[in-house]
Amino acid sequence: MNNFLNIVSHFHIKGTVNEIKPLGNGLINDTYLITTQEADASNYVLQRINHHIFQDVEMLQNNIEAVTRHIRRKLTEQGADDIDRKVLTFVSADNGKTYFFDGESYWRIMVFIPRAQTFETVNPEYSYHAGVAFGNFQAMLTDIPETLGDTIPNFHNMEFRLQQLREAVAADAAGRVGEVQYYLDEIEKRAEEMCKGERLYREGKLPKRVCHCDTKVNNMMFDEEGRVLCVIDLDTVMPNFIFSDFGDFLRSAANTGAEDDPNLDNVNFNMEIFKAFAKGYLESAHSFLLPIEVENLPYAAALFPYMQTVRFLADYINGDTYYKIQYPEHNLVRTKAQFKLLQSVEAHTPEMQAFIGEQLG
Ligand code: GN1
Ligand code: MG
Repeated sequence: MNNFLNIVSHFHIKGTVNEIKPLGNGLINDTYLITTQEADASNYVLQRINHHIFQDVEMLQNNIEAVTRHIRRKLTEQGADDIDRKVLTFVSADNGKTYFFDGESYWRIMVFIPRAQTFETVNPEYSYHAGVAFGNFQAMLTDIPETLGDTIPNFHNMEFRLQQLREAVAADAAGRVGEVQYYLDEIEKRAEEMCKGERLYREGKLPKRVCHCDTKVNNMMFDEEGRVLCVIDLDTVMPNFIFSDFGDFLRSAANTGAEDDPNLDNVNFNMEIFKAFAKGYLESAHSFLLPIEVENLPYAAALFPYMQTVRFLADYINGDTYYKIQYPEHNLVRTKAQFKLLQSVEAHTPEMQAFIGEQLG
């Protein structure tokens, strides 16, 4: 607590710190809730930024400040109410920046959004609202004046992720390749198809737009009525294919099991969630989406469980150097669960294609 208090003392927060305790379950950064004593003072969220993963913290915070500033301006122009609950507010530090380096770690503080909730799963109604919200998020960012940097280069580049996996296999640092051959074969069978996005991009047919790139359902704040207030965890906001936001939401929200479910029978792709989300998303995003983006939404739904299978498996093979794990086999269990989800998505592909076709009329 003392160390935390020292860090917090470098930021211009209002109120007196009451308590600082862990918050949420992100796999990369460490997040804490700061409660304050005064009834009328905000509470805050303190984060230690994982700078082994986000190596350019200055660029990272510049991106986030540009995005939140732009969204705030849009909401103000639209005459929205309750704006402080609809966009994150970062607290400045005594160095004039929105982060502070203590010699070892990078820290930032944002205002805690009151009376908001997060979920690990959603019902179709909330999923529809989430679709509308992500479409709006992307729509609002279509005219952001700043050029955002890639906070993690090649973050959702499928060719790059496969290359990393192949390098991990070649090095076999933890001696685990032998036990995962089945998954490696299944991944390679699909590799060409799954790199379609990169190919279309090279051919000049598919654009990149500013996306969130970490649209797990638990990165959204909902109000008391299940309406989306805002999207959090903005570290990965960067130019990408819109498939990122569409696919990663479904990877988390349409999974009937957990991301790391040890019981694969629990893991299936829920078409009701898909339909509700796709409907909401197309309503708010159709104005700027190209036909090639819409047609490939079922591809996006498969791409993310596939990419996450590849990423979890590469980390397992590397000896668990990237994701936080809770037990030694955790990344393997995650790999299996994501692969099971992919198989279920594949089984639903014709149905998804038919649904998307209907939406377009
Ligand atoms: C990480 O930090 P968190 O838990 O929101 C990861 C995502 C993965 C996700 C898998 C920077 O997100 O890309 O999809 O775990 N973020 C980074 O749960 O790698
Ligand atoms: Mg998160």
